[in-house]
Amino acid sequence: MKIQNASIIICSPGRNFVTLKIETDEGIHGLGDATLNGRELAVASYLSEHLIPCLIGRDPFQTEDIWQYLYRGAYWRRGPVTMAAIGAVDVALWDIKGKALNTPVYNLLGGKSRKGVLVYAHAHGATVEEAVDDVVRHIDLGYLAVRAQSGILGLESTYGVPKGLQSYEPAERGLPSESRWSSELYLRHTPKLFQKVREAVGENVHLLHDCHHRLTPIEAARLGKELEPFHLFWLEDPVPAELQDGFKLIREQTTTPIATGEVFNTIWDAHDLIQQQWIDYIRMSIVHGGGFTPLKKIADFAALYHVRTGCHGATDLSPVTMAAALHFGIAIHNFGIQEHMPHSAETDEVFRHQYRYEAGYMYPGNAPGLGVDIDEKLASKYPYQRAYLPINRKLDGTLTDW
Ligand code: CS2
Ligand code: MG
Repeated sequence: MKIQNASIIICSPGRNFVTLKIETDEGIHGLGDATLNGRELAVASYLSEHLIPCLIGRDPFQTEDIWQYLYRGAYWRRGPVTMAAIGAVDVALWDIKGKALNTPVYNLLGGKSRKGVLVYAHAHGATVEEAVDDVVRHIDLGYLAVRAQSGILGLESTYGVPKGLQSYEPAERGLPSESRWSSELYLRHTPKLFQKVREAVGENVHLLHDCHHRLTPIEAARLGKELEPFHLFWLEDPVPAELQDGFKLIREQTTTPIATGEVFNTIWDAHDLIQQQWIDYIRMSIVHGGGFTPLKKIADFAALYHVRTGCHGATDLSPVTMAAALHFGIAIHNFGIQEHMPHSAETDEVFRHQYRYEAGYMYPGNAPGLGVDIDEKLASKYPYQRAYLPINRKLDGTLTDW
């Protein structure tokens, strides 16, 4: 079997997606997600200008050699654009491999290790009361794990809470919007949120929270300690992760479990965090982490240090990545939890998939390969429109992390 052609489908059914389609000389094709929220065309260009020419004529079964060729052969290594492009190629090749062998990808990763993939939902509200109600609503939908985010008195907007009634989609068309932030207001507010949530739902549901990279290590240590009575499943992205040692200080101060990694793209972003056990969950996604080939190795490395997976699964990762995450999550031993932000109806129409949600778990389905495909004709009805993630500033105007 040889790779005969590769094409890139850029569409926007509710939000922008970049999809790589690799076709073989035996009529089998595979899909890879190449979406990088706010930088979509950079990845599309990296694929079309630099990777696709090197793929034609190769044996799609050679996933390891092709991955090494694309990673080491570029000379310039790592980074979100490069690794999303390599990840799209890798996932498409595993899709082809599964189809050619007439088996779901999870069987190529060790087979099923569990009946289903535990997922967590996103609950939010402009106020604590609304957030509590939304947590309850998701529990009523059967979720066993729910992330809670709420608006903060004194701040016009905050991460994770949509403006108005629409679902939360942080990327906005046009130039970046600007928001204002106060860590002090957030630190005073968040323990009160989880006090109310726990009072409403009790102990039998996993609660999660995303700081979204906005604190300093000592602030995150303070928050972790104050959240201990509420037994969070995890506190996510407490601080920006360029300084891996910053997590050491947090770890020394609190038993609240820590998760990070959705912005990581190689093991080197997380090596010390894992080896020093400064985190409990690694959030790298298959699209941004470079594909199944590296993610399996990273999961095995993490398993040595009691670190479990908690793959990123926001709506800006396409259904191709959700499918890949579920094949990965049902197979690997040190699976922790999978994020589940349901895509829009238009997205699900364009990306027809076998995976499904039921009573707190998701299931990848048993179709050969990933069990997802793209309706290119329908996709063409949703043209790309440039969109940006917001910019965040402190109350005094200092630019800070969004
Ligand atoms: C968030 C993401 O899902 C999460 O945990 O951190 O929604 C993140 O904000 C987006 O993926 C950014 O594109
Ligand atoms: Mg996050």
